Amino acid sequence: MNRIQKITGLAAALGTFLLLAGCGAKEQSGQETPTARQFETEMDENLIAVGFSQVGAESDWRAANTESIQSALTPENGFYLIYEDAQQKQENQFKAIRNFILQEVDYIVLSPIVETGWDTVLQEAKDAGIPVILVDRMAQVDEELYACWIGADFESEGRRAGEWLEQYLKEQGRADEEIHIVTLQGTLDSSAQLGRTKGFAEVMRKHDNWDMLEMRDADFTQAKGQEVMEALLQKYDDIDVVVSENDNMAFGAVDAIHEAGRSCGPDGDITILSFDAVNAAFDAMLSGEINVSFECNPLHGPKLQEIIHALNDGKSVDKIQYMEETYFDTSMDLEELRKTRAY
Ligand code: GYE
Repeated sequence: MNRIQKITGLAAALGTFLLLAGCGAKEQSGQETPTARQFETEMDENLIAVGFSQVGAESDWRAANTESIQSALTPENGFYLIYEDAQQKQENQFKAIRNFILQEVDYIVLSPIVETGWDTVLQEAKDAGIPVILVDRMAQVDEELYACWIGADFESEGRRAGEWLEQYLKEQGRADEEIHIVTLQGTLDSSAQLGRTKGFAEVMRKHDNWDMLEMRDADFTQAKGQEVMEALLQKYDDIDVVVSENDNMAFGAVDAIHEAGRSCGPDGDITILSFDAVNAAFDAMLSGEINVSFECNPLHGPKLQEIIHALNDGKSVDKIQYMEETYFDTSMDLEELRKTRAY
């Protein structure tokens, strides 16, 4: 069985199953079934087969990231993409990578949920001669085990958040006040959590009057953000600032704050700093619920497409590639700015 047969074998089996199950049959819907269309493209040996192991679907940022990669690695652009959602579990990513190796894909794209634990499986990919491209989060492994990494400078995002707070408190005449802070952390040991926590801590060290009451893991989800914020509000009655390591946890925190009868945002009594700057964060800023969101650009698709084509042509690529980023706060013309935003 050759490589494409192995890859298509699975999809064909799935297609048969769907047809037997009566799903998506041409005669019933009057439209061509996705499985039939897939089958045609699968037969094209010229396509570059890419296995993509995504972290999950935990946030708006993640949805935009998946969309960007899926819409770049299309058959029209020369790719056959196998997408696997790991549902926030590293074991699922291990399984996906091992399946990609068995399927003899040309490239593996991995967004590692956490930074550690990748040596063995990435060595297996290397031994199979399959280049691995890391996207979004980093893996702490020997450089030889991946072709390159694209993502954000999380540490500088965290530093920018600290500097923003410094400036904001100064403008409010609160620079010397005791400031009580809590942090909703993203998935522990993920690059976004490690970098944002570290960058913010660097600025914090310069301010003896900033007191970090507690940092708690809320796994980057809105539900966890709400749950953890509820607990923190019960434990502390003097929270001045919430640093939420992504927008979805901030949305959950806003709900918890309102439920507790407290207020937040520029006119409220709790200042909220967030990360990602997804569309819904613009809504939350425009409605005065959160103060600022530090952009993290999820649109990796076009760059990834370029990188794979370059590697495929035998060209070398930069090992580390950062995305450009800025931030948005309620002092800006957010209505105008959001018109330029794609996620
Ligand atoms: O900030 C968060 C997501 O790794 C940059 O993961 C990513 C983070 C992003 O769940 O919303």
